[in-house]
Amino acid sequence: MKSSWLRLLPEVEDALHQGAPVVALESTIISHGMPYPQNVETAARVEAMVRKGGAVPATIAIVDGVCRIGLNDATLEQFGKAKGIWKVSVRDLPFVTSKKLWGATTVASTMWLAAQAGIRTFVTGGIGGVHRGAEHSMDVSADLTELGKTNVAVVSAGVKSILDVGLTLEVLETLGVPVVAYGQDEFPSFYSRNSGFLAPHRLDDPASVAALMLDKWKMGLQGGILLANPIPKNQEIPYDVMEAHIASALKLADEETIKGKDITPFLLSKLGEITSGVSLASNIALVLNNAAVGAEIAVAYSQRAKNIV
Ligand code: PSU
Ligand code: MN
Repeated sequence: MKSSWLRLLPEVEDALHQGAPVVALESTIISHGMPYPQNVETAARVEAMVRKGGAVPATIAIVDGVCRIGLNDATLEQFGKAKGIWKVSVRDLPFVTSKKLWGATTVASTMWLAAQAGIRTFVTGGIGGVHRGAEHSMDVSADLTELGKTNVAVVSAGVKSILDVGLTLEVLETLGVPVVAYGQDEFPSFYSRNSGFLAPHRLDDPASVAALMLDKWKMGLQGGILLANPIPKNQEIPYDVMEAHIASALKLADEETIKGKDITPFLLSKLGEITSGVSLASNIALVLNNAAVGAEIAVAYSQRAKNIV
């Protein structure tokens, strides 16, 4: 694809031409979601996991104002190390491109860019959603808006309980987004396998998820799909334990009047400090687990999509 603002890594472009499986990956999790050097190590391990599953990884980010679909290892390293990289949601895209800046893409902007490139499967850790206290702050992540309109399946470990899980599920329903728990009935909450909320749908294998994706888009139902893949049992942090830590982190955010796009990175880093790194280890484990499942789904989807034509 030749375009001044969008550039695909040749390996990704070739795979897409052949209808081979490709998995999109976001970059905010690298620049704002985890500390260096674990962020860069994790990004490389996630890409390796996707390859092991038979798909081509495409980490999405903005380099010198160009939206890149697929990054090489040296650029990944720069993203993990550099300070002051923009956290780019959809609203920020034209600002960052026109100013030729570097930007890390959130779930929302990664979804949109993945769709422009023709990628239908995207792996992340957790999505943004309705923040606690949103009735006053109106802080509702653009990730939800994008899920309502862009045709990409997002593999996540659910939404973290730094958010209001119940309200997030309500908004997803309003937006017409299928929310599917993978292999269990309950909607998981990122660090924990439970959340206290049942997921509206449950599927147990990649072929079923691929079938749902194909049907949704074949029918002309625009928008994404949220797959909530629970963290592996041996890495989970019990819900009640995490709730107490989240309450402390939220209190600190309030005291330091952290607002808007800075809230999620602030809470993630505070939780890392409060749990002495245990939350970070869980975060890494769940992203790797999502990468394994995401690759299987991309493979199943590309096989089915090819059979149809
Ligand atoms: N959840 C995580 N780690 C992250 C994020 C979410 O566990 O790094 C990032 C994602 O990129 C997500 C963004 O799209 O935070 C949501 O930010 P906001 O709440 O400002 O919309
Ligand atoms: Mn927000």
